[in-house]
Amino acid sequence: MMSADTFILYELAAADHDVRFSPHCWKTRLALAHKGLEAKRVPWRFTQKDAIAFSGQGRVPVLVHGGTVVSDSWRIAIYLEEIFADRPTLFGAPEAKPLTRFINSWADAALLPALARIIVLDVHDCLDAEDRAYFRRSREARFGMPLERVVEDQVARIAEFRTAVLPLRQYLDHQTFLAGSTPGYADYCVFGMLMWAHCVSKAQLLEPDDPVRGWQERLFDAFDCLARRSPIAKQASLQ
Ligand SMILES: N[C@@H](CCC(=O)N[C@@H](CS)C(=O)NCC(=O)O)C(=O)O
Repeated sequence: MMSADTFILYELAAADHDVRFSPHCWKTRLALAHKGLEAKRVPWRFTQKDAIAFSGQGRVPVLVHGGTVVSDSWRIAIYLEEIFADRPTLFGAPEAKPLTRFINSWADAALLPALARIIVLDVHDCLDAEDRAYFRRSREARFGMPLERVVEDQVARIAEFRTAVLPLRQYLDHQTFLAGSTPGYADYCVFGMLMWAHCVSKAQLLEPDDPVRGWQERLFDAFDCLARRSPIAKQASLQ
């Protein structure tokens, strides 16, 4: 592992600072692990825009590597692949990069909204008071309704999510990882979404025999159980 002070990663944190639940930050965390790199992980809250103003925008992840600042999880993945080309590749062959970008877009555009309609209130509940107010205001404006109404019909929302992951289910029925026999950035793009839910919510997103679950377990185990060992919000623990 490279020394911890070489990289600084700003990550979204819950009221409990140890709970880092952002799907995009998870993509970056796994990309760093894939490259065998370690970062000093700085907890960040939605309302701490000033703390990342140096990056020229207001979202995390933000990675600082020496004098270089990179924001946006996709741009960070490209940066790590270029700068650490001699380390395990995130994409496989160069021509797999655009396909991985499609997977990233699919995860962001199809999975993230489907999950948000299940867990948005759980996300709200794990935040500290100041972030809660910001989150409720900004997300209720986005959904055009109270958060409680967004998640009202959990059964229907979970059924919709299960339909949304059909392409994954079909593919993973005969494939170990999205990227092939070993995990790659395509896997982290999708797994990051599931980590988001795992960290904040009790919702049972997948049937016990869903092949997506087997794949999720393999990724929980990756990098010395990095994801499995990661703290989750109290409200997310199953009794
Ligand atoms: N396309 C960006 C999205 C980053 C993003 O939306 N991050 C969220 C946390 S998951 C954020 O910082 N939101 C700030 C806000 O909503 O004010 C990426 O892939 O990194």
